[in-house]
Amino acid sequence: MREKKPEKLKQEVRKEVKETYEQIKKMEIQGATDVALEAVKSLKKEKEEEELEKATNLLKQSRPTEPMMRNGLKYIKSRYREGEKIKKAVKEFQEIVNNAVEEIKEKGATYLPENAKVITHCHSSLVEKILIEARGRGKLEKVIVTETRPRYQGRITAEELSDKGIPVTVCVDSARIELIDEADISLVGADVITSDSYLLNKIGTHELALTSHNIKGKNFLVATQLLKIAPMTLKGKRQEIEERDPKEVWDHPPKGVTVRNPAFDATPPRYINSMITEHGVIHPFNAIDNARKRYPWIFNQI
Ligand code: RUB
Repeated sequence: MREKKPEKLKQEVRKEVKETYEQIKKMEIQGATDVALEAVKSLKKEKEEEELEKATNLLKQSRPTEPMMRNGLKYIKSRYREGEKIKKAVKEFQEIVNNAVEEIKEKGATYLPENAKVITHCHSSLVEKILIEARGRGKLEKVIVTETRPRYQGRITAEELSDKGIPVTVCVDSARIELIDEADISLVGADVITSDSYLLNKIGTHELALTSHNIKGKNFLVATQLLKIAPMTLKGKRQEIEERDPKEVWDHPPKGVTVRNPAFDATPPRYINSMITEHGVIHPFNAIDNARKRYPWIFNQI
């Protein structure tokens, strides 16, 4: 089916799907894992193929740089075509994600050094889970988090870690080159892993990787499910980087001033020491092979 425009599709889908689309678009639901889980959950009531097509077409247009959501929607469609009930397929996907998250939390907390001092960026549920687990094991000393302009997701991380009794320092994004000296390692989440092992994550990640790895000689680690592979990149198609409303940066700029608001950037694998995944702590070049073994359905046509 050809992709219709969201405005048209919104009138043709169930209330739950439309509301979830809006919440993801406005970032009331944020972070790749929650975006994927909530998008898939909103399909629970779908019963037949045409409804499912329209709903998945709308949801995947909510944020273009979210392959884990697209992979989740693809999983539901392919299980439906195999004869499974949608409600059951949704439960299966939730289990796949939850198992991966538990494994990453466990492996990540084990991998962190003793008395770890960690710098992070934005808000990643995976990073947060690893840090809370490490603190519980008495391994985490403190966290530094950059505020993450323009939407300040770093404050979500700061608040949630602080609620768990973890000492947290927040600084503006541009202060990290100074404050990184107080950290042993950098740890961030992921939105996309491409076929050539680039990491797409919140804007500012590339610069943190460059500073950590090349300037300060500190390990740069990525916590990611292999469900974030973008299979289209294997065919040479580019993964689009979402460009959000410039008003998030400056609501009333002077006339003649152009404001840009890219939401993500692309970090080359040469700055990434390791990826903490459900298949273990791996080199970024091994991400695709590991994803093929664990989730072969991601690579199937549908
Ligand atoms: C969030 C972000 C997170 C990843 C991973 O960006 O870049 O690092 O999505 O999150 P945004 P998780 O706020 O624009 O959604 O580890 O929860 O999957």
